[in-house]
Amino acid sequence: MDEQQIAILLEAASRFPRPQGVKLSYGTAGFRADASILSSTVFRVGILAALRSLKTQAVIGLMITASHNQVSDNGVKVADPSGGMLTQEWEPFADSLANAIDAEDLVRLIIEFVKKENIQFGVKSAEILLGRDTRPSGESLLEAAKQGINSIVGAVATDVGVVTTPQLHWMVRSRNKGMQASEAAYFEQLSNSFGCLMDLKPKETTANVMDDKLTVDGANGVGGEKLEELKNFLKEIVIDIRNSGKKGGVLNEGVGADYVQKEKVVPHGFGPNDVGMRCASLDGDADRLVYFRVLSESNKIDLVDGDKILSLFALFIQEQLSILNKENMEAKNGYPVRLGIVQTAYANGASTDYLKKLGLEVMFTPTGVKYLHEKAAEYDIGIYFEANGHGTILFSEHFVSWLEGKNIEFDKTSKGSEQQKAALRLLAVSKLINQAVGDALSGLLLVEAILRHKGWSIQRWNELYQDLPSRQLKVKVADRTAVVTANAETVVVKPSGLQKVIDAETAKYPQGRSFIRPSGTEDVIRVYAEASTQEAAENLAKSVAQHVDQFLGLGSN
Ligand code: 16G
Ligand code: MG
Repeated sequence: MDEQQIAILLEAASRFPRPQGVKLSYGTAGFRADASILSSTVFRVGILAALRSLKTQAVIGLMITASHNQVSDNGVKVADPSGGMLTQEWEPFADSLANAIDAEDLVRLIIEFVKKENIQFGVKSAEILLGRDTRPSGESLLEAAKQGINSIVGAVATDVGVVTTPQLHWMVRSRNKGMQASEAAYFEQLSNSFGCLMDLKPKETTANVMDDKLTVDGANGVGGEKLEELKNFLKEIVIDIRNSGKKGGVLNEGVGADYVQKEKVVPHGFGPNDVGMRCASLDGDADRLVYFRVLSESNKIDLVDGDKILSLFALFIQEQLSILNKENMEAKNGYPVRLGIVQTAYANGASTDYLKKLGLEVMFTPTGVKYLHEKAAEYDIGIYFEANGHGTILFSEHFVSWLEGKNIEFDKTSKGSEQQKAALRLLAVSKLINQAVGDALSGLLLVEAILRHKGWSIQRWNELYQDLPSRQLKVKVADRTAVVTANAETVVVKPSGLQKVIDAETAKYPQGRSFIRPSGTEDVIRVYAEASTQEAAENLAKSVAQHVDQFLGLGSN
């Protein structure tokens, strides 16, 4: 780094002083806090994104969003060249940048890091795609990010405007693959591959037994807005969008996937007129999706969560693979496709049982998309979902090119055969479902395509298995880092002795299961319990929470 670069950084950084007494951590989903204290953090993440672009010599993404948090919060996260999350190796650098005391401290850290990583200036230019959700604070924070980027010589910020988080990740991935990365290209890819799946529907289910209409809760955020646009590209599907943010509703307030999944009640704008209808809910930045059905009594719903979306996807993919492989295997030129399912400890035990009964390989990772994504990428087809509705299906490049080759072969040998249709369906899924990150809009279209393929109602889908009753609680503790877990968060290693009492409590309940983990986004320990009845799940959660409190609670302090 030359003198001129250092001078530019010092000058720019002095315009973004860090607020006193706030300590931020990059966490599972970037930095998040009240928007009023975030400009220096976003400015600094702008610098980080520019350095990451110089290091990787590829396009990087920077997204300004706080997802399902209240509207006064905001946040920032970085997308790597693949379109996935920022590499975990750079997270400590992100933390130290965000917490640097002043401009001098910040520049010192940058100089050290640039040297350590051997980042070259002036060889190639850096480019960063900037996106934001609909939060009112987004515009000024975007400006702070631009100034951070512009303080690295040769770095260019490209503002892609208001987008969903998955759209931005998709654009970064597409740019780095040399493909069209515009919003129009995104809508086209989604609608074309959806159309392809519709064309390949089996004849016998075309006389639909399901309700054509889908009603979507847009969380008063960016997802509702984008779905309105995407709708224009879609035939064969009627979507009624509520809480699109246009009629003055507040982002995430009594609406959205997080609210619906946690509270298990109807979002605002839904009521008795919607009983029995197929409904879906997106979160504030449209990277989570859950479905639900309004029940006749009060405001209760039947929740169809991420685990059930995962199960529907797994079932469909497995069916297509078995059609495709039937003759291939017999002809001894089949492809031993490795299909893997990835869940977290929050997955309902009934979903795991169901998937295992299908003969599928189910793996577990700690909570947080980056862990699930990494694991799923080890397979030819890796399907991952968190119960909260974040997930996607990853196809290996090798498998996609094998499928493409197969399709050309079928053209010559057995055009229009069932095998060819299965190959084409899998290819369409690989284009429809976002390969960079979980995407509520592409997930929603895949659910809709599969339901139409099978001629299933939401009720039929929900009956794949019955969820075990569960309960989640949180316990405020003095220091959440005192809890250390292992085996994908299913075992408490520290404080010692705590796992033993959890085991003893769990053993009292038929089908009992319970685990605890420190939250990555709040200062609490989360408790999860499931058992054969709701009452048992509540009691188990309560007694485990009491033990956590005894071991680590705030007590009389
Ligand atoms: C973040 C994670 C989400 C996880 C949640 C857990 C990403 C993009 N998001 O929102 O995957 O389920 O944190 O929150 O990784 P918790 O640690 O507070 O329970
Ligand atoms: Mg989100």
